[in-house]
Amino acid sequence: MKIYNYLLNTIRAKGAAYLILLDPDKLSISKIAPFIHHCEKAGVDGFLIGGSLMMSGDLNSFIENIKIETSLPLIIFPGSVNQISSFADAILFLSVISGRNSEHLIGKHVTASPLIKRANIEPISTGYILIESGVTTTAVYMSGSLPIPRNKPEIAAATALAGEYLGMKLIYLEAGSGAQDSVPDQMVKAVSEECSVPVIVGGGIRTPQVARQKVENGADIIVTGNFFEDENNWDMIRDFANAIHYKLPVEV
Ligand code: 1GP
Repeated sequence: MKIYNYLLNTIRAKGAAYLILLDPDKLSISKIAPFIHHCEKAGVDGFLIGGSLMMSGDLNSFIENIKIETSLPLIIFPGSVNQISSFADAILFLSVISGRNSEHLIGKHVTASPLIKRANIEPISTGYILIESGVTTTAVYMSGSLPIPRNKPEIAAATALAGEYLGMKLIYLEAGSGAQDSVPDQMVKAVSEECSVPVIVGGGIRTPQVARQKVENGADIIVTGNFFEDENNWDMIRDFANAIHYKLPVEV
């Protein structure tokens, strides 16, 4: 519960938490150290690590290299059961509760559980809800399931509540990495009003203003990924952190 409690405490203290997604296929080894230091200085609260495919990256050495650079939590955001590493601190134990594909509701979990136990990392049970976002995202395609239509906040809210009643500790509203449209504010609001567990919002968030809007509508954790694959954007990490940490004085 160490990492989960860290997230709860961060949300309590800062208003919301900010996690950056690191994809081993997209962040080269030479850029790990400068990027991680940038993030630390800018006030990022931790890292999600994973990718839908992992075409080239070696997850173990990727995480090991990050761990050398930071003491912030490293949380695996698995795209498949191969993405388990004892160098991480925790893993989002995802169930795609927006879908009806049993493999992603319980099947993969049976295979992954003994591996997670052996890796001795903290599993954080997470209800993963895919939201329609203008294009077919990798997450939707790979999960073989339908996303929730973006104009149906009530379906998302009921789905999230079911996840909470099943014992999930986090709800993740996912528009998909690189999504054209982020999760609609109205949907974030409906879900966060219905649930009492923290709500993560990710996918297609490309400006601090949009991140702030999600937080104002009830998001507890914001995730960005793609936007910082372009080094020219690194100076904006602090702007995102400031927008998300609404309870803290703005840092420059
Ligand atoms: C996490 O998928 C995100 O849920 C990251 O999305 O790459 O679009 O920021 P972006």
